[in-house]
Amino acid sequence: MAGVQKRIEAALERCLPPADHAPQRLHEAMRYAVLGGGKRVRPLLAFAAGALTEAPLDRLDSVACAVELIHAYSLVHDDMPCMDNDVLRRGKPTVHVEFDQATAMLVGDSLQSLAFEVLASGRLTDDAATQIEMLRTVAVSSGTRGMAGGQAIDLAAVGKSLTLPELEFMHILKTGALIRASVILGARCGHALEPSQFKHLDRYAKCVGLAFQVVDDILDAEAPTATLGKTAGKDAAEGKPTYVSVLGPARARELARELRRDAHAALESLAGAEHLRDLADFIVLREF
Ligand code: GRG
Repeated sequence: MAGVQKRIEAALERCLPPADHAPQRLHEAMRYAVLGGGKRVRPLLAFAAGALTEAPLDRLDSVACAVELIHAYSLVHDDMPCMDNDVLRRGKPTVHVEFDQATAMLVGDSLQSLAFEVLASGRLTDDAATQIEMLRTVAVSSGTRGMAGGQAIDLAAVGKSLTLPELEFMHILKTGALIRASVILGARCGHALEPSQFKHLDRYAKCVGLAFQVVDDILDAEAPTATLGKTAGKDAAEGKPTYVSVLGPARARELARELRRDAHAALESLAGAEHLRDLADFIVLREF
């Protein structure tokens, strides 16, 4: 993981505009938002899925950068006063605190555009139609049928109670869709999978996407701010429905373990899935 993380860091560094190019302040803030922090889970998943299909590393660099740029944009906007109103992210002041709100808005907008620029700038697969489909996957997973839609449901749910299916629907969109896209895109950079293999991979992606959120809810309730690098305990303080509030901590932990088992089971018939298996472990056993 450390080797891939180093590679991703270098690829992100290359694709971001230099801080001394105009508009300097915006470019500086984009680099602040993206570089030197974060677990890089989505890029790691893209690389691990790419190993299944012997995907060329330079293609995986592009896909990994694109999903991380979309993720970084979502964090910048999510932290703004009009949404989650947070001052700490990845152990540093949030972008609107370090810079200002208008800059934070433009950082998010520009990171999202840059993600699509990266995806459209080089060959990601041998087949042009598949490349268009990959761009579409990222667009759908980050739009109203994905991350932004999930965020809208999340904002509307503050102070209300949700049923388990409603909570699951929200998180499949808000967090799960981009995680699923990261896995699918990584695999698409290499040779084609058989439809049944693709189905298993997609099942894995759905399980880890949901597991990621269940664990995120547990950590928000149980881990300290210093470990998380973001303000802990916010979900309960703001009356947000979470897996911990809906299921209780013990059942939420059990659900994370079940999803890890399901993710492992989905990989059983896939050769070369060791890294994906390890990442399911990392996602569920992580402490930050
Ligand atoms: C603003 C359109 C828009 C969407 C925001 C993803 C999101 C939607 C908000 C982030 C808030 C949040 C805490 C969501 C829960 C899961 C999550 C995405 C956690 C942060 O992701 P990590 O743990 O962060 O991968 P790092 O910093 O490691 O990259």
